[in-house]
Amino acid sequence: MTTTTPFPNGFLWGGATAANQIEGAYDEDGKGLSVQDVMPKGISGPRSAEPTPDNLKLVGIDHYHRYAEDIALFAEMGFGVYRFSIAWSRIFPKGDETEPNEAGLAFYDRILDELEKHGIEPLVTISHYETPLHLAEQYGGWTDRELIGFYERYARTLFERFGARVKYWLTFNEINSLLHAPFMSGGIPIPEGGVPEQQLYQAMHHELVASARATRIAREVAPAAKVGCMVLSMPIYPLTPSPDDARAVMDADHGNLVYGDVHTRGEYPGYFLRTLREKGIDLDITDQDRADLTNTVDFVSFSYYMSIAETADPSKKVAGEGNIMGGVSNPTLEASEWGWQIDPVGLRLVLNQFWDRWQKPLFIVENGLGARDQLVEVDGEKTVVDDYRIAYLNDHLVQVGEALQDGVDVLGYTSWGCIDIVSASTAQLSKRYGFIYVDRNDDGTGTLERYRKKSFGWYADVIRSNGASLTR
Ligand code: BGP
Repeated sequence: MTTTTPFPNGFLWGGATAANQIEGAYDEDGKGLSVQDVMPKGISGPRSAEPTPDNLKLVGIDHYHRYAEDIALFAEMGFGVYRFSIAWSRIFPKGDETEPNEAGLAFYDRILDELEKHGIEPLVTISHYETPLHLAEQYGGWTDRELIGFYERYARTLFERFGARVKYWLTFNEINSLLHAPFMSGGIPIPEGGVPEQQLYQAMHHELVASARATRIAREVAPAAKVGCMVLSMPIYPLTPSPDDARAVMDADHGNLVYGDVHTRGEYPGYFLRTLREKGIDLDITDQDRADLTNTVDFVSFSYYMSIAETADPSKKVAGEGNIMGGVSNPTLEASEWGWQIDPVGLRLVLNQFWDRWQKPLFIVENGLGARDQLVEVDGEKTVVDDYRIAYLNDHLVQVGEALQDGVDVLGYTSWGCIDIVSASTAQLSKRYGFIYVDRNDDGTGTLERYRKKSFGWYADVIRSNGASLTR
């Protein structure tokens, strides 16, 4: 343990969750259905026609009723910030109503009261893979331009109600996942044969315009608020030093970076216009859209779990498992039990790349290790000895420290799934990320009791020492 730390005073330490993975209470207090309520197997299985009991998200970890206990545990670890999302279908149950559901708004008032009580700064995701199901079924999700208006009304409602209490806002979770997971990310029903690219890119454009409009509305309604975009980051390495592999990496990178480019520069970059031309895609972009896009963000936030490799040689393409958008597996890295390749240095690379490219403050709003945990008894207390999670988080945070020394402006770090929740990709509870163990199993059994894991005390020390306790 060293006594110095590269983390600045005021660095925001905390954790992150999403409504559909934590809250449960899927039909309480007027909530409408969201796409998640018909995704019992996450993105790895077929959707159901209606909510089915095997869908763990319907109950989640019952945070809807236990939020006070959960937030008290976050406070015990010393959280300075908590990232959560608002379920769109609690506020506008179908998505296209003109008046919000007061009971839904009141729930988030209660969450904010609890955070205020403990001095924890809220960081709110407006849309985290929770498009109201009605918008998916009646409009085809984000392929329909009308969703911009519905989202605008929803965002305005949130800024008016919570704008004075919430400083940090994120418009869309992992907006660059839209083309890879159209139903979860964009509420776009997937026909046999897939969604035509023309529609996918049009949906992407609609989300980018909606995001920029939300930023403009925040400026009017809640001038103290800071609005950020949120992207899934995944450094891509050339599988070999061949120029062709390097070019394949550039192309794959562009496919991800375009979202941050538009959010920070206010217009589409040339390489993206070329992609559209070559694909024969003609987007409907109005003059008003172009004007809207100039409302750029205050900061860029991102998730980071893993890196991936890429090659131009089809014979070497061995598909790697990955967070929504895999690539080619990298022979130099170890992987998690779910095949996500662990790469702490990649986090420093991404921080530097984003800072060099966009010159906007960065916020790491997701990072963590999904693992199977074993509940054991130590000194009469139930716990999990999760040294593997501590090692993962330690090594990633050391790299954040390196990036800070490189001069990168990092606002804070919220570890993903700070309490065990339902996985987004597989809808399992056994893929656990938390500092807090929740007694609920993949078959839905369990008491829902919460237990502190070993990493709970470890993270509390990291926060208390502002990173000085990390092992370098
Ligand atoms: C991100 C999502 C989260 C989340 C996380 C971990 O892509 O924003 O919602 O769950 O990944 O993924 P998983 O739950 O699939 O392990």
